[in-house]
Amino acid sequence: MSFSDKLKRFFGIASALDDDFFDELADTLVEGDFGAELAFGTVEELRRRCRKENVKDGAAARQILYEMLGETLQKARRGAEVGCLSDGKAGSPLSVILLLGVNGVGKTTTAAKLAFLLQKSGKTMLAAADTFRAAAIDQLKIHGERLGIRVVAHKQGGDPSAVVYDALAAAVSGQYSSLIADTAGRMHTKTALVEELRKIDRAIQSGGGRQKDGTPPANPPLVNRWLVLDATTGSNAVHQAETFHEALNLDGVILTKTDSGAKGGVVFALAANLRLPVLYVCNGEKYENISLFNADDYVREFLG
Ligand SMILES: Nc1nc2c(ncn2[C@@H]2O[C@H](COP(=O)(O)OP(=O)(O)OP(=O)(O)O)[C@@H](O)[C@H]2O)c(=O)[nH]1
Ligand SMILES: [Mg+2]
Repeated sequence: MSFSDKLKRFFGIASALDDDFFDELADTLVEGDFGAELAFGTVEELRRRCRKENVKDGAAARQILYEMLGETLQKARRGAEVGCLSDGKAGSPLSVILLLGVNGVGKTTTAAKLAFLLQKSGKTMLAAADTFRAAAIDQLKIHGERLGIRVVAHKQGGDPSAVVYDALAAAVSGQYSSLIADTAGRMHTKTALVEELRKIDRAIQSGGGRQKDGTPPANPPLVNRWLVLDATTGSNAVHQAETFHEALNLDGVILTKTDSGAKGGVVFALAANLRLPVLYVCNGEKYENISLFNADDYVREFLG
């Protein structure tokens, strides 16, 4: 039985909204990757609202929880639906997407999926800024060949910020509308990784697609720092997000592997604890297995 089936059944068989009901709901939400604090806080608030509105049955309680979870996700919204993506029209600024995340979460695959998606609305380029392993560069190049998308890469062991700097200059002068940079998920130490990612970030800020003669671009690029999270890692994903958010001030999250039995509560924990919106969801290994996150649909599916 999937997690949302379990929730559906739970609300369906509730005979009375007593202490047992609320205790069991809290345990279920903890199990669903909400994290203890958010699970208990949510259930307390639900209990309060049910009492206030004189709600007596599971179906009505479920409806209130549905509204509350929608409000939780609303807290993480930052105006634009998908961060700072350029509309791809002539004269609009370049969107730079830095894909961050620990090893194995799906950064490189997601870079390819995003390129596949964004090339529909403008010229897209990939930057192989994971120079830690030769295989990482090759992996991105293979995707680039399959998709017919240019990949800017240097040699293994090179400076990833130099890769991004060069890619930016090429993207600005070639009037690309988006540049997607894959980054390393592992380094000798965590501190080294964070320093490397900050350096890439600074290269974008200071270089900003400057030309060889030093001329700055007419339109500075829009920078998106997106964290890739494996949905199956559960509440540990929130811990990863905290670390990266502290280091780089993230703009949003891409959740991968939602096809692999994830319970899904982590989306609410990210919104409630870090005000971080999920922007895209990936549910498979194919290029088309990526979609824009839809808060309303998500809550509906989560509650079963
Ligand atoms: N089922 C499923 N598998 C995925 C998804 N996204 C990525 N994967 C798989 O996860 C594995 C790791 O993906 P990568 O893209 O190489 O991950 P990465 O973050 O770049 O890994 P490193 O470069 O080692 O840090 C691969 O086998 C992908 O095919 C997804 O949405 N669903
Ligand atoms: Mg990779």
